[in-house]
Amino acid sequence: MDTFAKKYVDGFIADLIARNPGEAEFHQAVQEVAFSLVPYLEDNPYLIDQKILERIAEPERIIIFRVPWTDDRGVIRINRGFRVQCNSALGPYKGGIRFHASVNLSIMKFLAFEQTFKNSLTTLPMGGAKGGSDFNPRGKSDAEVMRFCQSFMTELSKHIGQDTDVPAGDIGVGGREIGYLFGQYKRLRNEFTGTLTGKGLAWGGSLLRPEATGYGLCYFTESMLATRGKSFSGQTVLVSGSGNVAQYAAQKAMRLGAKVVSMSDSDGCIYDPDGLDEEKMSFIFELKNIRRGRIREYADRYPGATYYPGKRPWDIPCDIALPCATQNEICEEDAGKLVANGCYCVAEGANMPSTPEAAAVFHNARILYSPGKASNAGGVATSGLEMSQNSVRQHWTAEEVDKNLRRIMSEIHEACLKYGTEEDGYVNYVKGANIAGFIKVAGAMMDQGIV
Ligand code: NDP
Ligand code: 2IT
Repeated sequence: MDTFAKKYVDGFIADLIARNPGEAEFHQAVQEVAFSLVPYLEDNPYLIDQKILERIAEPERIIIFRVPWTDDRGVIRINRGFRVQCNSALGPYKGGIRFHASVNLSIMKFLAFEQTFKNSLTTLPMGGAKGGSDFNPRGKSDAEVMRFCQSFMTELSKHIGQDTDVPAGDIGVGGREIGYLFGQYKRLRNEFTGTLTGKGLAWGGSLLRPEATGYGLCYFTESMLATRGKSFSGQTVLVSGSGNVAQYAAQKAMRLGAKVVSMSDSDGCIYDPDGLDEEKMSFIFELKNIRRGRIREYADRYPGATYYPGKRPWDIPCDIALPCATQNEICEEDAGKLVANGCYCVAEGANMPSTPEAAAVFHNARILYSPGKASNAGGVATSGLEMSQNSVRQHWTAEEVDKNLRRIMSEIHEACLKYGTEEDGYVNYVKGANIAGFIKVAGAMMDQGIV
């Protein structure tokens, strides 16, 4: 029989779907959190009366704006810009900016919602936000990317600030884009502040911010593996994606003794049965970050590897899978193949890469499975450390940043164990992360009244 909290969540989700029609990714993200909160709401019914879930699921502010720019041929182009400022109970809004053709309001809202819980888990004072545009950076010249970034920031600058909202990178937004965005912000405001993170080292960036999401993912995975007496050493690892998160996840997993046999992009995946090494990693960094090439070129360079056009890596046998590309990149069938082939740990580097059906397969198989909001929080956590360094106008050493990153990832893992361990001892990391993240946000909202 359904409890009153389960009935409440069913009603809440029905209202959410009716109120936000057509926003499939947003519904998916909210549903996952809301259903895992049922036992907590059962014990704390006042949160239902206080409409905390309804309040968190209604972003505090959404800004949608026109981004006009001119391409290299002089043709005028129009894109759509977004910033979803979801929740500021714990601190200034914080979260990345995504430039990808698929960006729409649903994707922005799901990411801002997830970010609110993720930022809470970091224990740092950051609210949740996300932004971006349907601008497709693929094939654009540096000059076109710069003009686009300048136009995007001309509007965004009215809504952000070091104590208001601090954007950073995400898909399609890396060091180059943050540079152009920062330059335009500084020019418009005539102030040099830490309003963006992921900045260059010479102008306020933090050591290890580029590495932080991938490294943090591996630190978190190490903690998960340790609960089963395992480590990366000797394990076969699948990585998807070949961007920022994927590159540093692959590098760290390899350095911790794993054999990393795959990477991918939106066109296909490569399988290298010999595994990555330092030389191959250098090739990937140069290929992706300097030449901005495609992962298929890896198989041209290393004949022992095979390129599979149009495929994702999930049917390759592995021990550990680190999805680091995008949302819903592991479907139920993929998850079934992973488990059938012996995969016993899936740690998400991307945001929401597993569909709900895939997540159910992992839970039913009782494998180690962590949601992105816990295991990829190292990126935003190190953004938080960049904000601290900017505030005191100091640079920390790489050792100091790494020590803090390791501590934060370990604390997030502890929080997942505390709130996610079930009666039979199985750790449900999704439940643990959602409850732990929610408690802090809900408490702060209660303290601050109905605002
Ligand atoms: P990048 O743009 O650096 O890399 C993205 C990678 O994923 C590319 O290889 C890209 O291939 C691939 N990809 C993107 N969209 C798709 C798609 N629809 N289907 C298949 N492959 C796709 O982004 P990041 O590495 O920064 O981000 C990857 C994931 O990690 C995202 O989910 C992001 O939200 C998340 N994340 C990022 C953080 C960060 O600090 N950067 C922090 C926490 C999470 P292609 O080149 O073909 O587009
Ligand atoms: O999804 C994420 O956590 C990010 N893209 C990083 C956000 C940030 O502010 O560093």
